[in-house]
Amino acid sequence: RDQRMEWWRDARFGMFIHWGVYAVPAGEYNGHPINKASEWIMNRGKIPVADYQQFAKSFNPVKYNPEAWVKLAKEAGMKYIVITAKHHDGFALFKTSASKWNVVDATPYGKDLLKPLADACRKYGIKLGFYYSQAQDWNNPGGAAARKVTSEGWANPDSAKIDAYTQAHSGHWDPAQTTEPMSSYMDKVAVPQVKELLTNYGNVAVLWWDTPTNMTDEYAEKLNALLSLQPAIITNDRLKRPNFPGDYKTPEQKIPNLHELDGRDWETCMTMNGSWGYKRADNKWKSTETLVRNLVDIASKGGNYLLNVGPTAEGEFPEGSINALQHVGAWMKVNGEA
Ligand code: JFZ
Repeated sequence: RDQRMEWWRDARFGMFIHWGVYAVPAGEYNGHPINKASEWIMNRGKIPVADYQQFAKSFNPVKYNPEAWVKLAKEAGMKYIVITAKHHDGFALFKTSASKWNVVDATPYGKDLLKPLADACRKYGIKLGFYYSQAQDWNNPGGAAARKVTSEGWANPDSAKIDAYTQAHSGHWDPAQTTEPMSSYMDKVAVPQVKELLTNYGNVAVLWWDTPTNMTDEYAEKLNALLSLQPAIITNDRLKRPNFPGDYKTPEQKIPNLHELDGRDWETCMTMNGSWGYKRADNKWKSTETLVRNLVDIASKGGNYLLNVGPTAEGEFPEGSINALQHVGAWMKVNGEA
Protein backbone atom coordinates (compact mmCIF):
# COMPACT_ATOMS: atom_id res chain seq x y z
CA ARG A 1 0.00 0.00 0.00
CA ASP A 2 2.70 2.43 0.99
CA GLN A 3 4.74 1.61 -2.07
CA ARG A 4 1.68 2.19 -4.23
CA MET A 5 1.24 5.64 -2.67
CA GLU A 6 4.86 6.64 -3.02
CA TRP A 7 4.72 8.58 -6.31
CA TRP A 8 1.46 10.23 -5.27
CA ARG A 9 2.91 11.45 -1.95
CA ASP A 10 5.91 12.92 -3.76
CA ALA A 11 3.81 14.48 -6.49
CA ARG A 12 2.33 17.48 -4.61
CA PHE A 13 0.91 19.02 -7.76
CA GLY A 14 -1.44 17.69 -10.43
CA MET A 15 -3.76 18.90 -13.16
CA PHE A 16 -7.51 18.31 -13.08
CA ILE A 17 -9.26 18.52 -16.47
CA HIS A 18 -13.05 18.97 -16.73
CA TRP A 19 -13.96 18.49 -20.35
CA GLY A 20 -17.18 17.53 -22.05
CA VAL A 21 -20.08 18.80 -24.18
CA TYR A 22 -20.89 21.38 -21.47
CA ALA A 23 -17.98 23.30 -23.03
CA VAL A 24 -20.35 24.00 -25.95
CA PRO A 25 -23.02 26.00 -24.04
CA ALA A 26 -20.13 27.16 -21.81
CA GLY A 27 -22.40 28.55 -19.10
CA GLU A 28 -25.25 29.92 -21.23
CA TYR A 29 -28.56 28.39 -22.24
CA ASN A 30 -30.69 30.11 -24.88
CA GLY A 31 -28.76 33.29 -24.29
CA HIS A 32 -29.26 33.18 -20.51
CA PRO A 33 -26.33 32.86 -18.14
CA ILE A 34 -26.70 29.86 -15.83
CA ASN A 35 -25.06 30.36 -12.44
CA LYS A 36 -22.17 28.44 -10.97
CA ALA A 37 -20.10 25.68 -12.50
CA SER A 38 -20.70 25.17 -16.22
CA GLU A 39 -20.62 21.36 -16.09
CA TRP A 40 -23.86 21.51 -14.07
CA ILE A 41 -25.73 23.47 -16.74
CA MET A 42 -27.99 20.59 -17.76
CA ASN A 43 -29.14 20.14 -14.17
CA ARG A 44 -29.39 23.82 -13.21
CA GLY A 45 -31.08 24.79 -16.46
CA LYS A 46 -33.28 21.65 -16.31
CA ILE A 47 -32.38 21.08 -19.95
CA PRO A 48 -34.27 18.13 -21.48
CA VAL A 49 -32.16 15.13 -22.52
CA ALA A 50 -32.93 15.53 -26.23
CA ASP A 51 -32.00 19.23 -26.18
CA TYR A 52 -28.80 18.71 -24.26
CA GLN A 53 -27.69 15.99 -26.64
CA GLN A 54 -27.86 18.52 -29.49
CA PHE A 55 -24.80 20.23 -28.00
CA ALA A 56 -22.72 17.18 -28.91
CA LYS A 57 -23.14 18.08 -32.59
CA SER A 58 -21.03 21.18 -31.93
CA PHE A 59 -18.41 19.40 -29.86
CA ASN A 60 -15.59 19.20 -32.37
CA PRO A 61 -12.20 19.66 -30.68
CA VAL A 62 -10.11 19.80 -33.84
CA LYS A 63 -7.47 21.90 -32.04
CA TYR A 64 -6.96 19.22 -29.39
CA ASN A 65 -3.22 18.76 -28.86
CA PRO A 66 -2.70 16.46 -25.88
CA GLU A 67 1.10 16.67 -26.13
CA ALA A 68 0.88 20.44 -25.67
CA TRP A 69 -1.40 19.95 -22.63
CA VAL A 70 0.94 17.45 -21.05
CA LYS A 71 3.99 19.62 -21.73
CA LEU A 72 2.26 22.62 -20.16
CA ALA A 73 1.42 20.55 -17.08
CA LYS A 74 4.96 19.26 -16.85
CA GLU A 75 6.47 22.72 -17.28
CA ALA A 76 4.27 23.95 -14.45
CA GLY A 77 5.73 21.27 -12.19
CA MET A 78 2.72 18.98 -12.22
CA LYS A 79 3.29 15.25 -11.90
CA TYR A 80 -0.11 13.83 -12.78
CA ILE A 81 -3.31 14.56 -14.66
CA VAL A 82 -6.86 13.52 -13.77
CA ILE A 83 -9.41 13.97 -16.57
CA THR A 84 -13.19 13.61 -16.56
CA ALA A 85 -13.67 10.40 -18.54
CA LYS A 86 -17.38 10.86 -17.77
CA HIS A 87 -18.94 13.65 -15.74
CA HIS A 88 -22.51 13.88 -14.37
CA ASP A 89 -23.91 14.53 -17.85
CA GLY A 90 -22.93 10.95 -18.69
CA PHE A 91 -20.96 11.90 -21.79
CA ALA A 92 -17.97 9.59 -22.32
CA LEU A 93 -14.78 11.13 -23.71
CA PHE A 94 -13.80 7.67 -24.87
CA LYS A 95 -14.84 4.86 -27.17
CA THR A 96 -17.36 2.71 -25.33
CA SER A 97 -19.72 -0.04 -26.29
CA ALA A 98 -21.89 0.55 -23.20
CA SER A 99 -23.63 3.69 -24.47
CA LYS A 100 -24.00 5.73 -27.66
CA TRP A 101 -23.61 8.91 -25.59
CA ASN A 102 -19.88 9.26 -26.23
CA VAL A 103 -17.41 11.26 -28.29
CA VAL A 104 -17.01 8.63 -31.01
CA ASP A 105 -20.70 8.04 -31.72
CA ALA A 106 -22.31 11.38 -30.84
CA THR A 107 -19.94 14.07 -32.12
CA PRO A 108 -18.53 15.17 -35.50
CA TYR A 109 -15.04 14.66 -34.05
CA GLY A 110 -15.64 10.92 -33.81
CA LYS A 111 -12.40 9.89 -32.09
CA ASP A 112 -11.45 8.69 -28.63
CA LEU A 113 -9.97 11.62 -26.65
CA LEU A 114 -8.34 9.63 -23.87
CA LYS A 115 -6.09 7.41 -25.92
CA PRO A 116 -3.86 10.19 -27.33
CA LEU A 117 -3.72 11.78 -23.88
CA ALA A 118 -2.60 8.47 -22.38
CA ASP A 119 0.09 8.23 -25.07
CA ALA A 120 1.30 11.78 -24.42
CA CYS A 121 1.42 11.18 -20.66
CA ARG A 122 3.47 8.04 -21.16
CA LYS A 123 5.84 9.88 -23.47
CA TYR A 124 6.50 12.71 -21.00
CA GLY A 125 6.43 10.70 -17.79
CA ILE A 126 3.20 12.13 -16.38
CA LYS A 127 0.78 9.83 -14.52
CA LEU A 128 -2.78 9.71 -15.84
CA GLY A 129 -5.93 9.23 -13.79
CA PHE A 130 -9.60 9.08 -14.70
CA TYR A 131 -12.47 10.92 -13.04
CA TYR A 132 -15.65 8.86 -13.40
CA SER A 133 -19.08 9.98 -12.19
CA GLN A 134 -20.27 6.59 -11.02
CA ALA A 135 -23.71 7.50 -9.67
CA GLN A 136 -24.93 10.71 -11.25
CA ASP A 137 -25.64 10.34 -14.94
CA TRP A 138 -28.31 12.59 -16.42
CA ASN A 139 -28.35 11.08 -19.90
CA ASN A 140 -27.94 7.33 -19.56
CA PRO A 141 -31.28 6.02 -18.23
CA GLY A 142 -31.17 4.92 -14.60
CA GLY A 143 -28.33 7.21 -13.60
CA ALA A 144 -28.84 9.29 -10.45
CA ALA A 145 -29.49 13.03 -10.29
CA ALA A 146 -28.62 15.07 -7.22
CA ARG A 147 -31.59 17.04 -5.94
CA LYS A 148 -30.53 20.59 -6.61
CA VAL A 149 -34.02 21.78 -7.34
CA THR A 150 -33.77 25.54 -7.37
CA SER A 151 -32.73 26.98 -10.67
CA GLU A 152 -30.45 29.88 -9.88
CA GLY A 153 -29.87 32.92 -12.00
CA TRP A 154 -32.09 32.39 -14.98
CA ALA A 155 -35.02 30.07 -14.35
CA ASN A 156 -36.52 27.88 -17.02
CA PRO A 157 -39.96 29.36 -17.86
CA ASP A 158 -41.57 26.11 -16.72
CA SER A 159 -39.46 26.05 -13.60
CA ALA A 160 -42.25 25.69 -11.02
CA LYS A 161 -43.64 22.70 -12.87
CA ILE A 162 -40.22 21.22 -13.47
CA ASP A 163 -39.16 21.68 -9.83
CA ALA A 164 -42.30 19.89 -8.66
CA TYR A 165 -41.51 17.05 -11.06
CA THR A 166 -37.91 16.98 -9.87
CA GLN A 167 -39.00 16.76 -6.22
CA ALA A 168 -41.24 13.80 -7.02
CA HIS A 169 -38.70 11.97 -9.19
CA SER A 170 -35.49 11.76 -7.12
CA GLY A 171 -33.91 14.79 -8.74
CA HIS A 172 -34.69 13.92 -12.37
CA TRP A 173 -36.38 16.48 -14.62
CA ASP A 174 -36.97 14.50 -17.79
CA PRO A 175 -38.95 11.22 -17.93
CA ALA A 176 -36.29 9.89 -20.34
CA GLN A 177 -33.91 9.72 -17.37
CA THR A 178 -36.01 7.24 -15.45
CA THR A 179 -36.92 4.58 -18.01
CA GLU A 180 -34.51 2.18 -16.25
CA PRO A 181 -33.72 1.52 -12.58
CA MET A 182 -30.33 2.51 -11.20
CA SER A 183 -29.35 -1.15 -10.89
CA SER A 184 -29.48 -1.61 -14.66
CA TYR A 185 -27.56 1.65 -15.23
CA MET A 186 -24.89 0.17 -12.96
CA ASP A 187 -24.74 -3.14 -14.80
CA LYS A 188 -25.14 -1.79 -18.33
CA VAL A 189 -23.19 1.46 -18.19
CA ALA A 190 -21.07 2.17 -15.11
CA VAL A 191 -19.52 -1.25 -14.60
CA PRO A 192 -18.71 -1.88 -18.31
CA GLN A 193 -17.33 1.64 -18.80
CA VAL A 194 -15.06 1.48 -15.77
CA LYS A 195 -13.88 -1.89 -17.06
CA GLU A 196 -13.10 -0.27 -20.43
CA LEU A 197 -11.23 2.58 -18.76
CA LEU A 198 -9.12 0.19 -16.70
CA THR A 199 -8.36 -2.08 -19.65
CA ASN A 200 -7.89 0.02 -22.78
CA TYR A 201 -5.49 2.81 -21.77
CA GLY A 202 -2.43 1.14 -20.27
CA ASN A 203 -1.50 2.05 -16.72
CA VAL A 204 -4.15 4.09 -14.93
CA ALA A 205 -2.71 5.87 -11.91
CA VAL A 206 -5.90 7.14 -10.24
CA LEU A 207 -9.63 6.43 -10.28
CA TRP A 208 -11.37 9.60 -9.09
CA TRP A 209 -15.00 8.84 -8.14
CA ASP A 210 -17.48 11.65 -7.50
CA THR A 211 -20.83 12.43 -5.81
CA PRO A 212 -22.17 9.10 -4.48
CA THR A 213 -25.86 10.02 -4.95
CA ASN A 214 -28.03 6.95 -4.22
CA MET A 215 -25.04 4.60 -4.16
CA THR A 216 -25.55 1.33 -2.29
CA ASP A 217 -22.82 -0.84 -0.81
CA GLU A 218 -23.65 -3.39 -3.49
CA TYR A 219 -23.05 -0.95 -6.36
CA ALA A 220 -19.89 0.33 -4.71
CA GLU A 221 -18.62 -3.20 -4.24
CA LYS A 222 -19.07 -3.98 -7.95
CA LEU A 223 -17.15 -0.89 -9.00
CA ASN A 224 -14.48 -1.24 -6.35
CA ALA A 225 -13.81 -4.84 -7.43
CA LEU A 226 -12.83 -3.60 -10.89
CA LEU A 227 -9.84 -1.74 -9.45
CA SER A 228 -8.03 -5.09 -9.33
CA LEU A 229 -7.61 -4.67 -13.11
CA GLN A 230 -4.94 -2.08 -12.21
CA PRO A 231 -3.03 -3.41 -9.20
CA ALA A 232 -1.15 -0.14 -8.56
CA ILE A 233 -4.15 2.17 -8.87
CA ILE A 234 -4.94 4.79 -6.22
CA THR A 235 -8.50 5.88 -5.52
CA ASN A 236 -10.24 8.72 -3.69
CA ASP A 237 -12.92 8.79 -0.99
CA ARG A 238 -15.99 9.59 -3.07
CA LEU A 239 -17.18 6.12 -4.16
CA LYS A 240 -19.57 5.68 -1.26
CA ARG A 241 -19.39 6.98 2.27
CA PRO A 242 -18.45 5.74 4.81
CA ASN A 243 -17.59 2.18 3.83
CA PHE A 244 -15.28 2.98 0.92
CA PRO A 245 -12.72 5.46 2.25
CA GLY A 246 -10.29 4.91 -0.64
CA ASP A 247 -6.65 5.96 -0.33
CA TYR A 248 -7.06 9.68 0.27
CA LYS A 249 -9.44 12.44 1.26
CA THR A 250 -10.61 15.15 -1.11
CA PRO A 251 -11.31 18.51 0.53
CA GLU A 252 -12.86 20.69 -2.14
CA GLN A 253 -11.85 24.28 -2.92
CA LYS A 254 -10.30 24.58 0.54
CA ILE A 255 -7.02 23.93 2.30
CA PRO A 256 -7.41 22.25 5.68
CA ASN A 257 -6.02 23.82 8.83
CA LEU A 258 -3.32 21.87 10.59
CA HIS A 259 -5.73 20.75 13.33
CA GLU A 260 -8.07 19.32 10.70
CA LEU A 261 -5.45 16.88 9.47
CA ASP A 262 -5.83 13.36 10.82
CA GLY A 263 -2.90 11.52 9.26
CA ARG A 264 -4.78 10.38 6.18
CA ASP A 265 -3.47 11.35 2.76
CA TRP A 266 -5.36 14.23 1.14
CA GLU A 267 -5.66 16.22 -2.05
CA THR A 268 -7.33 19.59 -2.44
CA CYS A 269 -8.91 20.21 -5.83
CA MET A 270 -9.47 23.79 -6.94
CA THR A 271 -10.63 25.82 -9.89
CA MET A 272 -8.55 28.64 -11.41
CA ASN A 273 -11.66 30.77 -11.97
CA GLY A 274 -15.17 29.98 -10.68
CA SER A 275 -16.04 26.95 -12.78
CA TRP A 276 -14.68 23.45 -13.37
CA GLY A 277 -15.99 23.17 -16.91
CA TYR A 278 -15.21 25.87 -19.51
CA LYS A 279 -17.38 28.94 -18.88
CA ARG A 280 -17.05 31.60 -21.54
CA ALA A 281 -18.04 34.58 -19.38
CA ASP A 282 -15.92 33.70 -16.36
CA ASN A 283 -12.68 35.62 -16.62
CA LYS A 284 -12.07 35.98 -12.91
CA TRP A 285 -8.76 34.16 -12.82
CA LYS A 286 -6.94 33.67 -9.55
CA SER A 287 -3.61 35.47 -9.46
CA THR A 288 -0.34 33.60 -9.86
CA GLU A 289 0.47 34.68 -6.33
CA THR A 290 -2.66 32.96 -5.01
CA LEU A 291 -1.93 29.77 -6.94
CA VAL A 292 1.67 29.63 -5.71
CA ARG A 293 0.62 30.41 -2.12
CA ASN A 294 -1.95 27.60 -2.28
CA LEU A 295 0.64 25.18 -3.61
CA VAL A 296 3.13 26.09 -0.88
CA ASP A 297 0.46 25.95 1.84
CA ILE A 298 -0.77 22.54 0.67
CA ALA A 299 2.71 21.07 0.17
CA SER A 300 3.85 22.29 3.59
CA LYS A 301 0.93 20.42 5.18
CA GLY A 302 1.67 17.22 3.28
CA GLY A 303 -1.19 17.37 0.78
CA ASN A 304 -1.52 17.42 -2.99
CA TYR A 305 -2.90 20.28 -5.10
CA LEU A 306 -5.11 19.27 -8.02
CA LEU A 307 -5.54 22.43 -10.04
CA ASN A 308 -8.27 22.50 -12.65
CA VAL A 309 -8.40 23.47 -16.32
CA GLY A 310 -11.62 23.54 -18.36
CA PRO A 311 -10.80 23.22 -22.08
CA THR A 312 -13.05 24.66 -24.79
CA ALA A 313 -15.17 22.67 -27.25
CA GLU A 314 -12.46 23.34 -29.84
CA GLY A 315 -9.97 21.56 -27.62
CA GLU A 316 -7.93 24.44 -26.26
CA PHE A 317 -7.07 25.57 -22.75
CA PRO A 318 -8.48 29.03 -22.02
CA GLU A 319 -5.87 31.76 -22.27
CA GLY A 320 -6.19 32.58 -18.57
CA SER A 321 -5.23 29.02 -17.63
CA ILE A 322 -2.29 28.90 -20.00
CA ASN A 323 -0.93 32.15 -18.57
CA ALA A 324 -1.39 30.96 -15.01
CA LEU A 325 0.32 27.63 -15.66
CA GLN A 326 3.26 29.35 -17.35
CA HIS A 327 3.67 31.76 -14.46
CA VAL A 328 3.53 28.98 -11.88
CA GLY A 329 6.07 27.12 -14.00
CA ALA A 330 8.43 30.09 -13.91
CA TRP A 331 8.17 30.20 -10.11
CA MET A 332 8.74 26.44 -9.91
CA LYS A 333 11.92 26.70 -12.01
CA VAL A 334 13.44 28.97 -9.39
CA ASN A 335 11.90 27.54 -6.25
CA GLY A 336 10.65 24.04 -6.98
CA GLU A 337 12.41 20.74 -6.82
CA ALA A 338 14.51 19.93 -9.88
C1 JFZ B 1 -18.24 17.70 -7.64
C2 JFZ B 1 -18.91 17.87 -8.99
O1 JFZ B 1 -20.30 17.95 -8.84
C3 JFZ B 1 -18.36 19.11 -9.69
O2 JFZ B 1 -18.97 19.29 -10.94
C4 JFZ B 1 -16.86 18.93 -9.86
O3 JFZ B 1 -16.59 17.82 -10.70
C5 JFZ B 1 -16.21 18.74 -8.50
C6 JFZ B 1 -14.74 18.44 -8.59
O4 JFZ B 1 -16.84 17.66 -7.77
O5 JFZ B 1 -18.71 18.72 -6.79
C7 JFZ B 1 -18.57 18.67 -5.44
C8 JFZ B 1 -18.26 17.50 -4.79
C9 JFZ B 1 -18.06 17.53 -3.41
C10 JFZ B 1 -18.17 18.70 -2.70
C11 JFZ B 1 -18.50 19.86 -3.36
C12 JFZ B 1 -18.70 19.84 -4.73
N1 JFZ B 1 -17.92 18.71 -1.33
O6 JFZ B 1 -17.61 17.67 -0.73
O7 JFZ B 1 -17.97 19.81 -0.70
